[in-house]
Amino acid sequence: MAKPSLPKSLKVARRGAIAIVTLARPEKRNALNDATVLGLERFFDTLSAGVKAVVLNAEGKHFSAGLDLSELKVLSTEDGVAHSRVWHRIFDRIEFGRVPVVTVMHGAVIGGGLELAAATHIRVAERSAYYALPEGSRGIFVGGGGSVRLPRLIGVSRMIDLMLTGRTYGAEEGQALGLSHYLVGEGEGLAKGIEIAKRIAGNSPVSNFAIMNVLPCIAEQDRASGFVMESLTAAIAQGSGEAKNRIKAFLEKRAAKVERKL
Ligand code: 1HE
Repeated sequence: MAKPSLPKSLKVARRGAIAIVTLARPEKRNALNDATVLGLERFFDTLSAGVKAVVLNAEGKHFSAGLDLSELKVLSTEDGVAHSRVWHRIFDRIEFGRVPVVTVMHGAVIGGGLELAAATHIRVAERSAYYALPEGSRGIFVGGGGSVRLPRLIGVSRMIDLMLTGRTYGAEEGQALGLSHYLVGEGEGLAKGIEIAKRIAGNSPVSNFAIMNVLPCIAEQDRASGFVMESLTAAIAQGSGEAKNRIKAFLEKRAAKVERKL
């Protein structure tokens, strides 16, 4: 497939089965303008079949200052709804897409930047990372799916606190609350993100699909529907050729054990 034309604010690199997409507008602290968000959609829509996992990271001192406020000031109310719906479409495309996405965060992870990170599957934070939702003080509201995704991560009460008071959470607080899954030293995030992405890329695609797309649906269903959907998904996964080969490999002592390495 031909390389998609992406805006200057995005850079792409490939490492085997991993694609790395980098927010590259550090002079504006990676503020998310329309070109960048639409570029992310194009990037995910045109991923080649050989890509099994994506790492999202950012250049400069900050992951993202959130929505590009210079673009917002010209929007009418109707435009505002349409704009927010575009973010919803694109972030949903990432969350329920074909490949898992590992985000590496550092510095400011603010507003729409946090909404973007929350739409991805694994989050690695460097120690400089800090989180904020300053929408209250800017006279706006989250519009990139934050009010749907973030309460599921940290609870509605904490999100109310973030939005009403403009407080920040540091990297360690974010780790304790579930905003990140991994906390690493400064400058170590990308290597960790790639290591995790490689591990994910080695899974069966059927299992990865079920984990990304089915598990979140089950978690929001009533128990009875959840159990039925789980049993169907389990049966489909274990009936796949990948499962048969992988289980055979384990039983023949050709596959890795699950050991805790300290
Ligand atoms: C921006 C933006 C932006 C920086 N939109 N241009 N987000 C916010 O309320 C966060 C606003 N930004 C900041 O608080 C600070 O910029 C930072 C703490 C992230 C970084 O500070 P610093 O001192 O390193 O950089 P700076 O000098 O403030 O900014 C550098 C340039 O980036 C400057 O432009 P310049 O032309 O004067 O060089 C800034 O104007 C520009 N810049 N952040 C536009 N956000 C889907 S709804 C989601 C709703 C939200 O995301 S609300 C959160 C908005």
